[in-house]
Amino acid sequence: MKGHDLLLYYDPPIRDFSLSATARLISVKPSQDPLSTCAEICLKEKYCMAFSFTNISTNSVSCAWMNDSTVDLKPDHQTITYIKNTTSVMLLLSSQAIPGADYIPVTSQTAIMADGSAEANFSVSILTDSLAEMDESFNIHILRVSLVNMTVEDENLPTVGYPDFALVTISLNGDAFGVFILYILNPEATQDGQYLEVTEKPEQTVLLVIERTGGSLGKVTVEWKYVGGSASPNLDFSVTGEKLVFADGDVKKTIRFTITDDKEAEGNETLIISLVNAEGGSRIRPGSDSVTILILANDFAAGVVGFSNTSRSVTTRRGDKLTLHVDRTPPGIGSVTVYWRITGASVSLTFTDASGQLFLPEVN
Ligand SMILES: [Ca+2]
Ligand SMILES: [Ca+2]
Ligand SMILES: [Ca+2]
Repeated sequence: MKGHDLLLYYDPPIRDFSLSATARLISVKPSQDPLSTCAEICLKEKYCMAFSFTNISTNSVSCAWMNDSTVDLKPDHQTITYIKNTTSVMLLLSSQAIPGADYIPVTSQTAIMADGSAEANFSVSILTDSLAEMDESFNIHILRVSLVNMTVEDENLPTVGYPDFALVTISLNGDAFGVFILYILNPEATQDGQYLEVTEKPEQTVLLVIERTGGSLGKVTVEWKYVGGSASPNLDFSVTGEKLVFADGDVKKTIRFTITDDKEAEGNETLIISLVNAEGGSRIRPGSDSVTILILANDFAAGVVGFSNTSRSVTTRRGDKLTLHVDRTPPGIGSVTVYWRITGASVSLTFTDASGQLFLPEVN
């Protein structure tokens, strides 16, 4: 079965009862699995304690939620009411790190500061678990400080100053609704799949993966888009972006786009694609949210070198010094050396230099 059974986070349903009139209506379409949509909305809403689901006919459903923990019910034969199971929801969305599961609890630890030293370190091990959780935190307190192997007057004893505690937040422990990352699907991609060099050629495509790590609870959305670089959208490549919908349980989507094989001579050009705007309780992992694709210089980017029109056929006299012009087509990436040689009858008798080379610097 795809997705989660969201009703697992509720107590067994109470049939033929609905919440009191103060409950807030949730707008839901009969076409979108209304019961699990209502369960999901209530789960995402921190203050929702219970929801009622009314199925009047196949074309008409409604649900409503309320934030009162002392749920007040009234008889209603078309309605089922679900009350949130606080324990299972707490476990899912717990903001409290659990000793033993998230970190190895240390009740006390001693650090020695050497004579004259102003620093000491404590270490606590953070465990990895597979549960989908929100950010979690715990505190570390300095309990006591004492002098080792020495006696001094009371007023000179070391004392604990403030702040005497540190707050540690475990943030990359997976989120219930998902943490998005973006990478390039190509064995030649480097930097953990965040950088790829491609050539401009027919049918050149790039495959990107948008992965939902951590939890995959509920329906969430994330947007990807072209955010910058020297390549031109719609001219050099075919994409600009879109908003993706991840259904409950969806963990991965791929996007494919084409590098346009234009005939223009171009230097290296880049395009950067990033994830933006995660919604529905999900978030984007900083540092894993963007990829850079470099389209290598193409279509004779270093230039095509040849004689200028005026130098293709020249008449001169014996004794003259002749200048011939050489052209290079744009964009003229890099400096180039041009080798030349004179061919024909009696070359060695007619010319002092029958061959040579010419240096053309990079065109700016
Ligand atoms: Ca271009
Ligand atoms: Ca191009
Ligand atoms: Ca080109």
